[in-house]
Amino acid sequence: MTLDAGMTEFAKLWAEIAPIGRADSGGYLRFALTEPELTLRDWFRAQASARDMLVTEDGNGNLFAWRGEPWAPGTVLTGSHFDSVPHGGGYDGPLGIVSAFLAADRLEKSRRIGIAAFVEEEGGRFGVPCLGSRLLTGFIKPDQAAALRDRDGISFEEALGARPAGPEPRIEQIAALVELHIEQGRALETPVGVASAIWPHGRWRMDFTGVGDHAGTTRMTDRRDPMLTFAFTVLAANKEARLSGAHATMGRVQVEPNATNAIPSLVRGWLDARAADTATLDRVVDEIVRKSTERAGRDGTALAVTAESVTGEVAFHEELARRISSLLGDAPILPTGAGHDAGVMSAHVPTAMLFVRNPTGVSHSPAEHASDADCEAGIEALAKVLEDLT
Ligand code: HGY
Ligand code: MN
Ligand code: MN
Ligand code: MN
Repeated sequence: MTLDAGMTEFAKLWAEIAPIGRADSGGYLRFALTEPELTLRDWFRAQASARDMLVTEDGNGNLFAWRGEPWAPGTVLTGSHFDSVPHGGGYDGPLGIVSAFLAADRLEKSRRIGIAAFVEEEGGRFGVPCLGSRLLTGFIKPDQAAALRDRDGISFEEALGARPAGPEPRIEQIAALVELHIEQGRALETPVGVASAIWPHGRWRMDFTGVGDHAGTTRMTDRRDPMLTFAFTVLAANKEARLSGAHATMGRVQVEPNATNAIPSLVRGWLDARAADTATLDRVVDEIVRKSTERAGRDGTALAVTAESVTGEVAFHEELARRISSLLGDAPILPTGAGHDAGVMSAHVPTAMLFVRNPTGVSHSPAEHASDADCEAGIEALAKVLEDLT
């Protein structure tokens, strides 16, 4: 990767991290505490030390760089996450961290800021989204997290290893958190926007069990095929969401046995459902589960549903959002359907999010993109906000 002199600071840093964890698909495989994400952590430490910023970890895998004492009263925190969904885009997460370092460059050194790289925001390795910020805020306890295992059976605790635990986090002393993030919907027309809320959303594990059997010899009337009930559920989820203006997706499907010529005994999938308000979300999920359970009865299969990491609506600090919007020349204030560490932190710290325009809105995909000009606008906006808040 040649870094020619004409490149902007942003383009230079972006070029440094772009190859890290990139797959042939052009998407990223940056799972928490795996080699690519550990390389990004090394990059983070180098950026911090180049700026004489002190680096600490909190023992739960969250990484921080500080101007001034770690967790000092009045410090404003910014940053985001390095981890990605499988073959996700390069901006979701890292843009907030790169922008934080470049915004810090535009502030006097006396401004007390912290830059965070939260661990396992996507839940792509251990299955619990925003695991790092949920540990930092005490929403999840270390022993609960320690037992989480990835698909290779490695526990979160083993993945953490003997990480150096720095000073005890003091989030009650943090004056505010501002997370900059690429926008992931299609609503932002200007280079920068401000978050008003995060939709209520959650993940429901759905286990469809039936009777494994021979695909060739078993008569259709004798089958108890969980794939059939699963397929019905995919259609039911799509229909319920469309009827209610909600968003529902069946993903991360596991089939056992996963063979061409065997009727599976188990199909496991996760329902990701989100809606603008909790009542709608509850109604949509209840309806999907009710219809699928009914269908299981007809198919002779069984359905077990386990709610995981359900998050109520996050309404960001309204006065802070308005203040930031007017500071940024009346930047639009808009909700998002995506979960963020900022959403978790907002229950404990006055929190705001800045969105950088994503022309296509496509995210969690190699096609995710933001223009350098809009990223520069995001850095400028973040610097203004951090200066105003410190
Ligand atoms: O899934 C989400 O909403 C976020 O990208 N973690
Ligand atoms: Mn994401
Ligand atoms: Mn993200
Ligand atoms: Mn996030």
